[in-house]
Amino acid sequence: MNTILQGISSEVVINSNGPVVIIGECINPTRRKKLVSTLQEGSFDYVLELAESQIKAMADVLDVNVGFPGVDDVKLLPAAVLAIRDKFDIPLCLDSPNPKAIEAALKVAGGKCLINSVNGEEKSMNSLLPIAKEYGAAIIGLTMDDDGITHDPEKRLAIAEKILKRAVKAGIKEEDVIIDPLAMAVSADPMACVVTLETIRLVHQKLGMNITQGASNISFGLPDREILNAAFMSLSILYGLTCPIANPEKITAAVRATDLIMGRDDYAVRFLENFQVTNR
Ligand code: THG
Repeated sequence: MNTILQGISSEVVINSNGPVVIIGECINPTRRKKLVSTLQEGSFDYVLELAESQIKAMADVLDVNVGFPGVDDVKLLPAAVLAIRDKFDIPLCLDSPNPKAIEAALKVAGGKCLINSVNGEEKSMNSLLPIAKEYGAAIIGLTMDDDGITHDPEKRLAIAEKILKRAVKAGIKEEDVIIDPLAMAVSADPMACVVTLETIRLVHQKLGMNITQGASNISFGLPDREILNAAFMSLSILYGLTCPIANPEKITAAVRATDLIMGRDDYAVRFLENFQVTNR
């Protein structure tokens, strides 16, 4: 299955059998004080710096999240999108819990964006699926619903199926739904990663859909996060992860290595390309 995202004239194809597409996570104020302070000053210079460094590190898509306490993201998200659009031709993943901010950003973004995110709650599906249809966007469906987060992979699969069914009913194409199996901190729950991996395996095998996840979530609260994230990334890709949201400066090498090992990188072209870029 192919999910196609578009910038202004660029196009990224996410195939459910790989190779892996990287959604750069760094435009996100979580733990980035400088991003909050520059945005508060009305400057997008740092946003653009983060966009450029992630593109250099092989990001294929950029996640854009400008949410922090007290912000009006109905104004700020579209403004950030316009600033990025002005300089870079890359598909965007619009990351906000506020459907009004998502819609405002879709109005100005052009291309074909990814909405981050819809979940299985009635309120979420009812508000966001019509917006995705209207603007021709793809969606990320988080495998949680009105009953909260389940630790049963079969139940997460059932939520993925529910979101897919409802999206298709709303007029969205099947291939424009990407599933997030929910990656959570393994420091808080020893089985967290196992549950996520099994969910990935089920969604890949039974539904053949594209799969994303916030790949650095799992290492919150632990030291040596990079090695944990890389190990989890490889296993997730083996099971069917195709478009992680991650820091490309830290994860591209592991992603390209895994694709090569899985026979998806003839003559190691993409592995070597990244090696050359990072060792320049
Ligand atoms: N699923 C979906 N969307 C998501 C997430 C998900 N969006 C947000 C988040 N999770 C993924 N994005 C981030 C962004 C930053 C960090 C983690 C996840 C992060 N930042 C560093 C830190 O906390 O130490 C700071 C910056 C750095 O060193 O790179 O970890 O799960 N659909």
